[in-house]
Formats: sequence, C-alpha cells, structure tokens
Amino acid sequence: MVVDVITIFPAMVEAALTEGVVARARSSGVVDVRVRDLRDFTTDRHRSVDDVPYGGGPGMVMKPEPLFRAVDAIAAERGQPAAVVLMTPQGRRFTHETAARLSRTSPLIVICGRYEGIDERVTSALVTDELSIGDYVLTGGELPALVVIDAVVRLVPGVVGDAESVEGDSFVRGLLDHPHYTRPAEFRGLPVPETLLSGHHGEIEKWRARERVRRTWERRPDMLTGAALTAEEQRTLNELKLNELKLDELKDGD
Ligand code: 4HQ
Repeated sequence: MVVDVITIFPAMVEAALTEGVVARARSSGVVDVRVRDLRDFTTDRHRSVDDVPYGGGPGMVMKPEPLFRAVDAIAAERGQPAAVVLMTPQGRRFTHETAARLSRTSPLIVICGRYEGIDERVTSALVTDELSIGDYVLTGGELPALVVIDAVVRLVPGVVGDAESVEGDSFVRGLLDHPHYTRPAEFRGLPVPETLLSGHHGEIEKWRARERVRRTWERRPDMLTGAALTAEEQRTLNELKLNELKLDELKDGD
C-alpha cells in the first residue's frame, strides 16, 4: 500500500512513523509511506503556505497553490490517487469501517491542515474524504493523520502477525475487550481471577465472553445493538437484561 502525507511539519510526522508496527511494515516493504513537506511545493521566496482570509476575521487560511502542486506532483510519481483524505473536525467520524476501507485503497494521499483551515477549493476539487478523529479541536491535522495511518496500516495483510491478530479486535467483533492479566498470580494483595489460573480452556473462554459483554453493557451499551454474539455472549446479555427487568420491578414496587 502506498501513502503520501502532506504536512508543514514533516519531522513530527516522520518521527511517529519510525517506531513500532508501522516502522516494521515500512522497512519490510509491505507499505510505502512517504512524508512530504508542503513548503517544497511553494514557488515564492518565503515559501508561504498561508494567507489572510477573504472576508476578514481571525487566523490564517492554507493557500490553494502549494496543495494543488503537491497533489499533482505526487499523482505524477505514484499514479492517480484512489483517495485524498483531509483531516478536519468538519469531517465524518473516523471508525474501524473507514480504516478497513482505506486499507484496501491505494495510492492514498493524506493532507494535514494547519491554521484556521484550508481554502475550500482544495476541499471541493481534490479531497475525496473529509475525516475527523473526534469532537475536539487540535492545533493541526498531523496527529489525526497519524491516528488514521496507524489504524489503516495495521489492517493491511501481513502487517500484524498471527499473535497480535486483528480478528479478535474489539471493533471487529463489535464488543469491548475482556480484561487481561499476566504474572504474578498475586500482586500487592490483588489476585488474578481463579478461572484464568485453572488451565480449563473452555471455562476461560466462557469467563472472557461474559466479561466482554458485561463491560460493553456497562460502558458502551450503544455497541450492543448490531454486535454478532457467540452463544455464551448472548446468554450473558440475556442475564443482564433479565436482571435489569427485575430491578425495575423492585423500584416500581409491583
Ligand atoms: N484539526 N479530527 C484544525 C482537528 C481534527 C480533528 C485538524 C484542527 C485541522 C486545521 N482533525 N486543523 N479533531 O482538530 O481531524
């Protein structure tokens, strides 16, 4: 998979792509992620990438020319992009489904915005996907772009090994994960749940299934509509629902 990132802070983006799973995927050649300095696509003496907003108001706007030149140059080198992603709080929320789709989309260009935003002609003529990583305002699109690249790259076949398998991932399964423990069996008086020490694989899987459903019920009830549950998970959910009904009856006093 081929990804080009356009930013005015290439060192910041490169640093994050030089560690961990993404770095390994890059050096093994499974993915080719290149970071491009937007200023390399300017033509003026000051290498300007921003200008004052038409209509007035605070802050600066990213100029269209450097972004158009950057996308044109990248397209000439890498081929016509299958998607041009812009990170912005105005975008659709980035989810596992979008990550999975983008992991099958290549070549990909990701634009990191700075300042108040970018000239709307870039968005309407070049950008295919406006994505937001959440409802908060950051100082730039670099961290959101890194979030997207990290989530997308680990879904590319051959990047994550069998041990770290993607199949069991929370948002693939539609449930939150069960708790994890490692040695020692007791730490500062805190024990590891008995079942996990038992060596009974069937019982351990049952315990984990129940914990996944219980946690999802408590923390993310919205995820339970639409989750594909195993028999044990469904049994646990039914139990929790029954408990809630019984509690409601007690409160109503009938
Ligand atoms: N920004 N999800 C403002 C974000 C953001 C987000 C990126 C800040 C673009 C101009 N991007 N710049 N949240 O807050 O994607």
